[in-house]
Amino acid sequence: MKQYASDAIRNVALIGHGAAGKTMVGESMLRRAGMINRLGSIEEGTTVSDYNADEVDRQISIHSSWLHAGTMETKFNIIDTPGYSDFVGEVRGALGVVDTTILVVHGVNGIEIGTEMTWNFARDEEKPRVIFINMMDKEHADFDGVLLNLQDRFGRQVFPIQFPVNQGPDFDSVIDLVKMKKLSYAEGENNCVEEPIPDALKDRADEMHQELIELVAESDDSLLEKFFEDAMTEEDLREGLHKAIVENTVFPVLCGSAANNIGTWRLLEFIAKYTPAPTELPPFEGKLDGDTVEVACDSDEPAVAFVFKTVSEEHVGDLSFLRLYRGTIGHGDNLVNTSRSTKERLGQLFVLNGKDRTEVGRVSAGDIVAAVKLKSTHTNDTLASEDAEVVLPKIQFPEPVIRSAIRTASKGDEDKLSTGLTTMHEEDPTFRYEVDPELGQTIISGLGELHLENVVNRICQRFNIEVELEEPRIPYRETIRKSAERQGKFKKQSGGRGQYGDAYVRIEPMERGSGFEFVDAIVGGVIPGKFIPSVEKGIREAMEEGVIAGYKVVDVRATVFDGSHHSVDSSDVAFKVAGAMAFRDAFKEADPILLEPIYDVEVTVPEEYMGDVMGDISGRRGKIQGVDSDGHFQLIKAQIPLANLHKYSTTLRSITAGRGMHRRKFSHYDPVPSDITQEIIKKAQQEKDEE
Ligand SMILES: Nc1nc2c(ncn2[C@@H]2O[C@H](COP(=O)(O)OP(=O)(O)O)[C@@H](O)[C@H]2O)c(=O)[nH]1
Ligand SMILES: [Mg+2]
Repeated sequence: MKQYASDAIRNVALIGHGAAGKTMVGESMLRRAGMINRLGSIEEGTTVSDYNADEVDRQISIHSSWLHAGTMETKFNIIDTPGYSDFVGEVRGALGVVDTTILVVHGVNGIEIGTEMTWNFARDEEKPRVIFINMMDKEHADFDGVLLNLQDRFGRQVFPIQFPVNQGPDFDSVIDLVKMKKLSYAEGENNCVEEPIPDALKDRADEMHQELIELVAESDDSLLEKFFEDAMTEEDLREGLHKAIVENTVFPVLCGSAANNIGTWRLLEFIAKYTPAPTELPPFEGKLDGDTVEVACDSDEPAVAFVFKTVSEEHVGDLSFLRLYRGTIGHGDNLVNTSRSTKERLGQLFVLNGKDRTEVGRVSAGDIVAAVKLKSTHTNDTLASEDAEVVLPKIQFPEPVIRSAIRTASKGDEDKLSTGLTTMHEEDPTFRYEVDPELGQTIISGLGELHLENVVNRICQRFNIEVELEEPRIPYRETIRKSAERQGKFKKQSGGRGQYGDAYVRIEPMERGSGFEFVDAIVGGVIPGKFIPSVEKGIREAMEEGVIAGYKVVDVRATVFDGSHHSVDSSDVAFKVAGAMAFRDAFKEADPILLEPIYDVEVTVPEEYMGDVMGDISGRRGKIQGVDSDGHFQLIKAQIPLANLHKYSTTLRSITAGRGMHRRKFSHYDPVPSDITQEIIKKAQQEKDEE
């Protein structure tokens, strides 16, 4: 593929709810651009974008994939993203590096949770948004209804550039309100046929064209003047529309049927004409030696590139995906990884269509390219020319929401698992892992069960191991509800040098979250000062180990107030043991209880699922804190014990048919109900006996 100049490049991401047809829109764009000879199908697993085995199996997109098309003198870099919240990390990564988003909306269902979620991402990043209402061939396709729904939710700047002539099963043409033509799509053609608008639709088209002119005029003062003087030309409209889209004051709506290959030729043309080239955007901000610098899209300046994705796959090989913000790059260039201060030499560069790669020579500023995996460069790193070691800001990936414990099925595979975990985290920043010494488990976390399942399958395949997922243990805490005091006496005086330590300890409950306080109330040196730290140490160790069920003790004040010593046999060790004994005995008398972590949970669901979701929350010992309405969705705020949140995203998905989403955050510790406490103590006892 040839080198395209910066202003001939368009970087777009297909975003939206799962199953709205994003992958098919991408497929149809490739077909209309002449990049492929036949349209693949989701059901047969033959689309360019969803080529991974896991995607073919589930018939959904899991990874973002990059498609490219060179046509109309324009190079389109199209990133198809997954629509399920488990994989929003991929959406974030894509949004970080494209200049325009194409929000694909279902022509029957209208706004769904993923529509809203991804719109908000694009809005927060101030990315231009083109809306494509897909599925216009469906029996109940309702362009006007969905359009109203969108305008209602996202404002009247959402404006149709087209409307369908014959929505429903016969759908094949649209009226285009910029061209003021009827566009018909015949199978097999690359472009579409332009014809005059039929008389029956002329009035409606004229009226909407006029409204479009007004809307565009409103976004620019000089145009508005012309508009009032009746001097605004079609050329002014085109320029004004382009500017309004770049500046986010108009969100144009197009429509089509991707599965029937309808509407996407004009979509490509529209993107080429009206959405921004990388050169039109304000410069990015980076850091150079600690100072903020502007990185403008200019091929003549030193190179600055950003790694937004890393893949390591059987069919594709090991590749780093780069967006080049400035300069040009090519095979053999020496660069610096400015995020890690290491040197890198670029290997071959490729453009991809799903898994099919084609080698390219140099690429211009603004383009997207894949490089053969660099030796120490990961997602979110910046590569720059040695002349200007700029570092770009990292993409903010979402925080993990769910956890699971993982272990190898057979002993001896631990090293492979640990390499696997590291590799996956490097590829996917929303996947994390840690070895938790408190729980004695390796904990992995991610954005949903499907996400974790997917990562784990990939580890198993790539590193040829078997693993087991377990419920992560809950980090319960032990504490007390009243005061108690006990003596701890450790005495061993048979043969050789003896041991003697004797301490009286009083414990009292403290406020939740206050931790531990040690008070030395010894008077008259009944315990010599040098042994006091040993008493404290013994108590601290006993607290770490737990008393009733093996969990850490918190929120206790311990006062050592009496004791005795022996001039020869007393020692640090003896006082440590005495302190621990006194503490443990007192603890058992002080009305001990268990505390459990409580999480703040926010669930977003369409109204109709509210009842089921709230019922389920109560069943999880959750407490509803409030309900807000957020557009077409309800935002339920609740507090739920962590012990009852395992696999919550799966449950939520099944209750809401995939239309619910949740977030969670640790809130505080609360007492565990007594029946459950008894079970936990019993289980801890059993585990101890088994050891
Ligand atoms: N009838 C019809 N089906 C479509 C259309 N676009 C996509 N589909 C089907 O809708 C399902 C979801 O499409 P897909 O492209 O995977 O959606 P994505 O999750 O947004 O990428 C698949 O079964 C497609 O074949 C369309 O325009 N019309
Ligand atoms: Mg898809």
